[in-house]
Amino acid sequence: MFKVFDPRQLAHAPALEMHNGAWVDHVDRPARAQTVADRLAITTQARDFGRAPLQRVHSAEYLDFLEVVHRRWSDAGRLGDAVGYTWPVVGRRPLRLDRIDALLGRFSYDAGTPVASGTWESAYWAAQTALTALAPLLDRSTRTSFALCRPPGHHAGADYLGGYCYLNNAAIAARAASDAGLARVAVLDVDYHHGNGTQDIFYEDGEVFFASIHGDPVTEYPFYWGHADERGAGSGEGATLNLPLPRGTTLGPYLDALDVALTAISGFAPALLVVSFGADTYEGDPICHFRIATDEYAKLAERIAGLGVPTLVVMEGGYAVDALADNVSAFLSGF
Ligand code: OKP
Ligand code: ZN
Repeated sequence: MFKVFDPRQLAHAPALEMHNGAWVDHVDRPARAQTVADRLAITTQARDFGRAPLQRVHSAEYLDFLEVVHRRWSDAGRLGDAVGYTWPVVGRRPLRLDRIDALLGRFSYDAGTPVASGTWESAYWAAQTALTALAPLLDRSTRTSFALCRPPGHHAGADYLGGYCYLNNAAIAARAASDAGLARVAVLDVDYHHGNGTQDIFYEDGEVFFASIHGDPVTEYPFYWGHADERGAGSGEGATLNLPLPRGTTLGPYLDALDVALTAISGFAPALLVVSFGADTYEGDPICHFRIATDEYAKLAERIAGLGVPTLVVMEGGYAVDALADNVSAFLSGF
């Protein structure tokens, strides 16, 4: 298996996030990526594919915003990380406001995703990590590749950040693969949280199939997406599949849902599978509520590998830092 990690992803170190009405220590600590990189002894760093593949997924004005927002926040005399506190109600007219707070509201959707001094650097290299891991799949020199990305990406949409995510690493890789000529690409999202950004990006796109297994958004973040009746639209109608599961879900029912997702993906006959992998389905995760045990991750991966499709695994969440390296290496061992 080809594996990529880039240490520039450690520059992102947000201090606090809003959680249940209080500012608490942010759970996306740099140590999350470091512990996995150490365990897997990854030595391949990211190549720089530039901004063009990012712009195939994200709007230019969003990328411009993300690149400068922390500097502008500091220039405005603010201390610490940039974070919004006012969000436009969906459907407000597109005013071209330039006030830093207005921009933060316009390009984000929650208060859990501050922009810190190192955020742009890390998000940029996370996207390049995904693209670097994709390359040997495109030239067929590997069948399986792992991108150790941080910050995660699957909550980031074309023009918004949220859910600890800034650039959608999995979507950028999936789009780059279809741009490279692969007719059909599937994204399977097995993070605990629904991948709303990825879903939004490909919602009306019939060339990219999106399937997600996640905590039911009736009770789980991100609430407004991931319900079973969201099935895509336009030429993407039927190319989105949502399989929400209740809190407390254990391996058996999880595998049943995985089989439903894999059957649908198999019917789509993709040339490439991108797996958005979060180890936050782990029974010991501090912010999530499924009950997958460490050794069970290999079983999940074996089922996915059974598709027989070249696969790019992209790291998303997983917040039990002490168990994260075990969980990720158990998952990768299943391939
Ligand atoms: C990112 B990924 C509110 C906390 C909101 C956001 C979770 C983002 C998870 N109490 N938490 O999907 O692992
Ligand atoms: Zn998650």
